[in-house]
Amino acid sequence: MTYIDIHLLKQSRDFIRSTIARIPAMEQKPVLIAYHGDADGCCAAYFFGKYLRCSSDFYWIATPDFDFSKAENDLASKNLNLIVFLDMPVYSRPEMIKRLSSKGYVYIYDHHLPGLYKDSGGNERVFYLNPVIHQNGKSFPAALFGWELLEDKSEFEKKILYMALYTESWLERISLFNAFEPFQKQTLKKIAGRIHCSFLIQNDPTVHHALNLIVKAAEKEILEEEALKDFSEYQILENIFNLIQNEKKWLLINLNSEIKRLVNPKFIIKRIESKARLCGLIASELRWSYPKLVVGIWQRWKGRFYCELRRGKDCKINLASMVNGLHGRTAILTGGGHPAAAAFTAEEEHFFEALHQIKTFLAAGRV
Ligand SMILES: [Mn+2]
Repeated sequence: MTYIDIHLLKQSRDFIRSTIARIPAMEQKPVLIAYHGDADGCCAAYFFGKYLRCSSDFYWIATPDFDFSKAENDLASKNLNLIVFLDMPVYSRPEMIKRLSSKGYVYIYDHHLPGLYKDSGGNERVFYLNPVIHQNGKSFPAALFGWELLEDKSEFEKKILYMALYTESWLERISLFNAFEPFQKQTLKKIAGRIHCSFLIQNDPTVHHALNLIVKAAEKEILEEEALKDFSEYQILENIFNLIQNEKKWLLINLNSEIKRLVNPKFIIKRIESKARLCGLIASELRWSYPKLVVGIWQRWKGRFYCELRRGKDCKINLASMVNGLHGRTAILTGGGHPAAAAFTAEEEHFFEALHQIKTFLAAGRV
């Protein structure tokens, strides 16, 4: 039994295998995997690297705003036979895909905006997958797809999948992990937290601490905390994690006391100040306290403005549609996401227009 449609898996395998078969044996590193730096993206990249069974490089797309301009320049200069994009909203960049596919083959697995499937317009060199999903509007994480793609799956890989699904709030949908001991689950969740955190404060596209850690752990097939501490990557990730947790704690204390003063709020939009990009993490945490509301947290970070929106579990507003409604109204730099979690970024002069527009949408109670 597979979670993913077996035909999608077969089509993906056929596309990837036939592309790799075309690569001349002499070529070094002809394949590149561009991934999102969160745990889902890192774990998916690890699975794809394993599936490809050929020499491949990893490329970390600078987030939070997915710097595709820089990525395109970097990738175009590498003369690649195959570029795999994992876990990122590439649907917003059809021109980039077209240009890249004029030089090589492009495979994309995205799970943002589930249901949005743009075919590759007859372009045989592009395989675009953003499958329609009917799991309460939640689309299949990239790591689950990568795991399903593997023909042989080990216990170690199942643990990697567990970590990715934990950070995507997907564990309760999958019965694969029933045999895991409670202690083992606790350890994996702890490691997952460290893998997931690093993309919140780094913006250097050459940094792969999280993915490097997974690759190194895979060589020794270990996912125990004590053993991982021997890797410098784990120590770096742990430091980042602790820094973020401490900062988050203080910000939440202040925010909660501010929010308590609101009388029957229709939505919550609040600002934070931090050197780390914590607005998404904080919005995600606050949504559990306000199940009927949309929570938006914004901050200035590295010279730009970022707003992350999350909805509580009983709120039905489609945040991705709402953010997409900004396009054409204000000059945002990036915007998009899932129905339950979306974000936008803008330069200062346009950010406040966009924020005002979001508040107008939310006050009207419709998108
Ligand atoms: Mn992701």
